[in-house]
Formats: sequence, structure tokens, C-alpha cells
Amino acid sequence: MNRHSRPHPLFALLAATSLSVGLLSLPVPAQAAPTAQTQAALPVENAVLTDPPMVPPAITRKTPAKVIVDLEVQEFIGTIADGVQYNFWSFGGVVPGKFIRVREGDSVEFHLKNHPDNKSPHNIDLHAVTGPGGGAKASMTAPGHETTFSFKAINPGLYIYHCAAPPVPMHIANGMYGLILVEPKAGLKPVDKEYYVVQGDFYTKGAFGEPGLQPFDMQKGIDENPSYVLFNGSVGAMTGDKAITAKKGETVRLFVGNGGPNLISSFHVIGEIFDLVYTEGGTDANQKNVQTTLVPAGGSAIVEFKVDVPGNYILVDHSIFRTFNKGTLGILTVNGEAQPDVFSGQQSDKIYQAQPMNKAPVKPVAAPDLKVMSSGQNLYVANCSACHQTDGAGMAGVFPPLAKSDYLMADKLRSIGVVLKGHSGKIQVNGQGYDGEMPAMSHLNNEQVASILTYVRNSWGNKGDSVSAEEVKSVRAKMAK
Ligand code: HEC
Ligand SMILES: [Cu+2]
Repeated sequence: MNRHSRPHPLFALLAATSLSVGLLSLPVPAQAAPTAQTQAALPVENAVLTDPPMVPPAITRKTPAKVIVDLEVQEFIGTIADGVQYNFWSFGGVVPGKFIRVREGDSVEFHLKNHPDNKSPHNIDLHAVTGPGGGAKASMTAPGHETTFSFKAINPGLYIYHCAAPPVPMHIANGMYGLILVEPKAGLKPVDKEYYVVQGDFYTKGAFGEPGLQPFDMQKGIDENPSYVLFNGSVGAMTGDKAITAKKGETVRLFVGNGGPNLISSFHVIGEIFDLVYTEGGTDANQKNVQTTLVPAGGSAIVEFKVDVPGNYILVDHSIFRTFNKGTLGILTVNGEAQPDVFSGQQSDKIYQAQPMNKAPVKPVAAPDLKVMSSGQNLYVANCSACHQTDGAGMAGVFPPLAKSDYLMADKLRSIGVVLKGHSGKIQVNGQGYDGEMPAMSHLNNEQVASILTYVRNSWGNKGDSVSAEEVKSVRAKMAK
């Protein structure tokens, strides 16, 4: 039997509290507002909401206000990767949801609208809320309804918000999360650029990149085995012409969140050091000079850094398979003049003559077949020794040595190519330059080339593995293309 067909008891508990209460009592009668009198004195404003990666402007007010937040839940089919669609659920039609910015001490009047075309009831649990469920039960909203609740933003900090309608993990996995910043009374120090980045893990029936509309995979979610781990809801949401940008010398502040639902992020920007980290989104900029900061599922971090050198800086989760195989990659492009005293770029690339390493070989090389060795020797004498000499020593400056040849031993497939194709042009063998012409030995068949090279790679002090006719064949096939 399917493991998740019988719901966990917690599900029943949640259903009995938030969902059923929310649904059965819909429309929820507006609760008498106990703070109506005090609120009446506050100036009223509408919150500025932004799509990722943008952040609303800093709050310049010095006194509290009543801030109205209007957020509409939208279920929509969007692109999760090139050629791959997913049925996202969202706060405001974007994943992560709209960025909300209020000030410590503000009274927030929250309006949650559930679009009539949606199929599921939804709600919102804001981690910035002090009160049961973070507002989840108070905001349970059926499709085609709008609910309202109010809270006072007592604690400053950067908080995740998310849907908490059952099944909760599925709503979160579908993209129902975002960030709300409660600016401290004194404000945040002004910086040049602010951006909004949220990581999330996604569970599709198909593997990463498998095209078409991909359904949600509950079992992969339970197993914590995502097909995608993404910044801002899709592969490429922050690359190419969607990369975030800054100018050399500017200070960048990233509001980083992690919607989860499962994974913890080891957030890192390749080639930068965070000058300042507000660990876990608290208001104490408690850490200086940090390479990688943890962002818990359902948590956040604020990082700040000055960009001193132009170029592309890659945002990653340093659990690095996620970056290379599951999509966790964003780019910050820094424009400006080069800064060679801070970073020079590559200054040279030359051949490095090293002593052989006296490490024990990891994989013992099988002794070459004696028959192969002796036929290889005969063929070598007939075809190669005129130039490379019977003892493989070559002739200084004219014919490169094969005995103890670093060039020969470094790359088996390349040496097959040299024999089949010949070689001309500059070449370095054991530190000595050669610029001669070796004729293509195309009259030799695969077997013969294999035995010659097996002999050469195991004579005069050379020690290497055998060359098979199969390998020669595949090099020959590649050449033909
Ligand atoms: C007519 C002379 C001549 C013959 C015959 C000849 N080679 Fe060469 N070989 C050269 C020259 C010259 C070079 C260097 C080419 C260059 O400078 O680009 C070379 C380069 C090489 C290299 C790469 C450099 C090194 O030392 O590792 C290998 C391997 C090699 N030959 C193997 C062979 C084998 C095996 C045969 C016989 C099947 C053979 N050669 C036959 C002249 C010859
Ligand atoms: Cu929801």
C-alpha cells in the first residue's frame, strides 16, 4: 500500500483546527477589533509589495502606521525549467511571494484574497506575527473569498511567511512562501543595492529537466529527495539578463530566505566574502567576514558585502550537487574597471616540470600480455625505430624519446591519436621542444597499433596500462567524424 495514502495524525489535528474551523465558519465574521481605538490614531498606508528579486524601498517614517497588506493567492502553471512546467501555488503570482516591508511597531491589517479560479483553500502564517498559528487560522480563506486579520509587528527582523493550509508540506512545496521584513525602529543602514532571494526545493514526478507539465510527487517530498532546488522559483530566475547587478564599489545587501520545505541552505557567493551577516535574519549584525551562512528551512539571513572587483559572482547552495544538478544558481554581475591590486586575473600559464611523485599506484597495473608484448616489439622495430630508435631514446631535438616520455605517458588516448594521425607542429617532451613531422601510421590496423603502444608504454622504464584494439577503434571512429 502506498505509504502516504493514510494521513498522519497531525494532519487530522490540523484539519480539525485550522482547516475545518476556517471552512465551516466561512465567511468568518469580522472579529470586533479590540485595538480599534488606538489604531484610529495611526496614519494609514498601503504596503508597497515587490516581486523577486526586488525589494520595496526603505521606510523613512519615524513613527508607527497602520499598514494595509493586500495579497492575492494565485495557483498558476509556470515554467520551472526550460521546457518544464509546474502548477505553482503562490502569494501574488510569483515564487517566492511578494516581499513585504513594514516598520517595528506598525499595525498590519492583512487582507488575504483567494482567487476564485483557485482550487484549494489557503492561509498565511507569518513568522513575524506574535499570536497563535502566526495568523494561519485567522486567515484561512476559501477560493473566491477574502479574509482580514491584524497584528502588531512587535519584533524587528527578517521573517519567512508561508501557507499553512493542509496538507501544509504540499502548499509550501508548491511555492507558497516569501519574506516579510520588519525594519527596526532605527532603520537599517542605507546600502547601494538590496535584493530578494529565496531558496526552495521542488518535487516533480519527472527527474530534473524532464520536459512537460510535471505533477507534484508526494513520495519524493516525504523522502526529502527533490528534483529541483532553486533560487526564486525556477532554473535561471537569476541568470542571463535576469542576473542581479551592482557597480564596483557598491555595497550589496541580500535578503535571503529559505522556504524549504525540507532542505537547509549553505548559502554562498563564489568569489565574495560577506562583510556582515545578520544570522538567521535577526537584527544583530553579529558576524563579520563569513564565507557561507546557513539558512534554515523556514528561516532567513541578511548578508552584506562591498563589491571590489568587476565580474560575475555566482550565488550557490554550497551543498554543491544542488547547484550543478538541481538548479541552485544565481548570478550577481558587477560592472566597472578592473582592480588588479585586489585580483589580477591569470598572469601566466607555463609547463611545470615536476619530479615524479613517489606515491604508491592506486590501481595496480595489470602486467601486459607477453604475446602482445612480443608482437608489439616486432612491429615497433619495423615501423617506429628508424626515428625513435630501438631503445626508444629518440634523437635529441629531432625525434622525441618514447622512453620515459612524459608526453606519451600523460594521455593514452592522445598517444593513439598521434600514431593514427601523425603529428606536426611544436611539442614539448621531457622539457625539450620538438618541431618535426611524424607521418600518420594509417596502414597499421587496430590490433597492431594496440600492441605497439602496449609495448612502448611498458618498455625502457615506462610503466602503463595496456592499450586495447577497442580503444584504438574508438579513437579512429572519433577521427572519422
Ligand atoms: C619518420 C619518423 C617517425 C616515425 C617512423 C615515427 N615517429 Fe613518432 N614522432 C616523430 C616525430 C618527428 C615526432 C614529433 C612530432 C612533432 O614535433 O610534432 C614524433 C612524436 C611521437 C609521439 C609523441 C611524442 C612522445 O615522444 O611521446 C609518439 C607517442 C610517437 N611519435 C610514437 C610513434 C610510434 C609508436 C611510431 C611507430 C608506430 C612512430 N612514432 C613512428 C617521428 C617519427
Ligand atoms: Cu496554500
